Amino acid sequence: MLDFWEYIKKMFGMLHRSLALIFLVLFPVLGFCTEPEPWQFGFQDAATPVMEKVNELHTILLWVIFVIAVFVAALLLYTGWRFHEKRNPIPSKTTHNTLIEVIWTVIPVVILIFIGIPSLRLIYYMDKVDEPEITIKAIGHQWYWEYEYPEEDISFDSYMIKTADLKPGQKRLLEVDRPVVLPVNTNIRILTTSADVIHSFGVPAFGIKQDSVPGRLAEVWARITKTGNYYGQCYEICGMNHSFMPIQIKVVSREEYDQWIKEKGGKKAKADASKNNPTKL
Ligand SMILES: [Cu+2]
Repeated sequence: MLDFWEYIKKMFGMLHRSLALIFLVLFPVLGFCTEPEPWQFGFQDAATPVMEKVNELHTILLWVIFVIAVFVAALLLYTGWRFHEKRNPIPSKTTHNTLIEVIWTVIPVVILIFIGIPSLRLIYYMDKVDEPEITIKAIGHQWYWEYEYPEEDISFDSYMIKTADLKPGQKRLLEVDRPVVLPVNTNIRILTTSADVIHSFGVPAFGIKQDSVPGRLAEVWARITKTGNYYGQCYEICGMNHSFMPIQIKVVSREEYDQWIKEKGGKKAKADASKNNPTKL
């Protein structure tokens, strides 16, 4: 069963890649993109295994939709031509045909099962990470994000940089004053909730989009495979400044991350300091 799905994925992937290549020639997109690009075609590049799997499922679905749409359009055109009053002056009065009714029920059921199996597998895969190494918590506010690193006892607010204050190279409506810093190739558990209304924490390159509901704690996860800046937004209309509470995530090496935690005065850093200088704390 496993091999069968791998085979299907590979087949669709191959078809998709050859078409994508044609589009790439027509719409050149430069390199790996972790933010919205001008003339972007398709998704942002996957930076986590979750997003890679989302892309795979999306490719399969696109082909399923394509084949169905072509089949239905062809059938419609043929029917219109074949049964035009000129070619078919005396219409048939048939109202039932058991065989064809069974066929048009069974085939869609088979298609739905074909779609349902990889889809459910992906939902469970996205749900939880087996061994989280770091936990962060994103709390939505009207209209900014607050981040907590509970293991390190760190928390800070993160506001969008206003257009007038942007420095060259900074992205309008995406850049924030204090980005989240996370290490590369690490299992990260992301908890999200809200302090007021419903917000939604989403980062396209990670394949994450999760409602932040006041009074509830939701969980998503990411294992980011490339360093760099990643951007996301609040995906739930949460009031006047809904569009102005972006998410910026800076993904760095493990060493840089440890350094950043130290500078922020994380628990581990405090523990180290007390070891070296027990009288000071
Ligand atoms: Cu919001």
